[in-house]
Amino acid sequence: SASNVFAAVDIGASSGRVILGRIKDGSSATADGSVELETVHRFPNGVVELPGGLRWDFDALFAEVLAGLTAAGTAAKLQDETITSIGIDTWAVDYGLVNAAGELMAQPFSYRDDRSRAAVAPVHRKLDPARLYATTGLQFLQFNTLYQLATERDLDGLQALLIPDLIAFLLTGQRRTESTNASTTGLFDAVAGEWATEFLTALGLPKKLFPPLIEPGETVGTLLPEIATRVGLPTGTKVVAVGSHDTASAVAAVPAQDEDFAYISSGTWSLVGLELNQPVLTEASRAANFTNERGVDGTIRYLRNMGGLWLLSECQRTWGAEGFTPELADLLAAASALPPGGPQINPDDSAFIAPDNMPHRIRATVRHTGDLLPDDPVAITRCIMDSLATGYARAIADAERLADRTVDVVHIVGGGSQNRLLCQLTADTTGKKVVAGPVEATAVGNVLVQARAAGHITGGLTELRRLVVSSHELQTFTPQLSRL
Ligand code: LFR
Repeated sequence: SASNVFAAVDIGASSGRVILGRIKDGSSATADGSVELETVHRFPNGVVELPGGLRWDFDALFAEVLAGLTAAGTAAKLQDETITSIGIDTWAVDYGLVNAAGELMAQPFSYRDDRSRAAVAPVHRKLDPARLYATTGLQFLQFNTLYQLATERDLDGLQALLIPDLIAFLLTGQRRTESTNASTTGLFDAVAGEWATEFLTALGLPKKLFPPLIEPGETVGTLLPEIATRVGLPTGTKVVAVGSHDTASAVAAVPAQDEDFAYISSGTWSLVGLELNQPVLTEASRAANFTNERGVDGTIRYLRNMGGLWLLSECQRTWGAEGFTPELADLLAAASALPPGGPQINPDDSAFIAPDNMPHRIRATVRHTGDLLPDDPVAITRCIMDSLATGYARAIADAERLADRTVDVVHIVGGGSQNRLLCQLTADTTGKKVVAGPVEATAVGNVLVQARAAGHITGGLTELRRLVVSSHELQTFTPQLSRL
């Protein structure tokens, strides 16, 4: 039976999925190989208000992962296939605390919980933000792991496992920290590619708080016997580290074939930037709020973490509770018909991090800046799209300046790549060609890194990306001068 089949567990802030990825002819340099995805399980996700704050219902998520792996095994068996390995990616920054016996102490906090805000000043008294940036290159966000950890009372004897690492641990019994996600903790040295242990010490955190690092492509372990039995997969089935930070996997699957591209991973958040070989750790870069996250193959994801489609999905949730439930497509079509030049917001305003009553909070910040926004879902939708497109253009121009590069194409991947209004507005605001797709870049990147680890593909990111180009229909948007 063929062994070119891989399971990708891909969980975002609003939904998760387990996908089977099949690689065809990946190793041949001449033939056009392909990567095909089959979604075998989908489930919702979201923050939950629990005693003590906003958390993730991790127990429920892990049950969905097991259900998804069971479905993956069944789907593979139907085709007489064996799953070679499993890869896991989720959002970044958040962690679960596990004791020596391997028990999860509590459901992990969500980065949307406000508790870490008060920890920022005390952390910065111990570690100057300029010094933090010079080593980690990480954009300041109040929910970066180091601020969250500063709110913990007693970490003695505990380990912090980032969410994908926590899932991998429960599947294999092996504790590792995957490096692309480690780079979002604020405790990782962007140049050395190692833990910045001096920062752990300075913050009074245990030296072994995080398990040892592992690189994408390395094997975490094999399924624990009881897990294998439960999901109906062979005990030898491997869990392989991928770009476990969802953005790292998404960027690995950007269908670019030359160097001169910018990317936007557009989903709950918008991650806008460039792929570099070296971090940019200058004060100008810090002032511009650019981050140097680690990518697959030791690349640097030089990007600005901006607000994203969370702004719209939260509005839809509020409108839904008020009995107004338009289809997204209808809302966007009506918003497209509105004239340009309407009011805008700053999508990065920290006022938008928390859930609930988003339309009200959007209208309130617009009023601060002097413009009036009608109390109308279509106008609010248009305002969000204009604001995102303006922010995308600014981030790309800033990245070009700070990294001394020029790009001629902007790739949009993720959910936003299906939003034609957003893609067109981005072409208009940047004045550059926009190539949209694939929508499921994160899962594709997850599968490609596994397939390379198994020897089904050889080469670097350019070779992996060639398979994305040959397997996906991409949409191109060109700037329309009349809209400017
Ligand atoms: C996107 C993402 C971003 C990260 C945010 C919070 O899903 O992973 O890269 O900043 O979620 O973890």
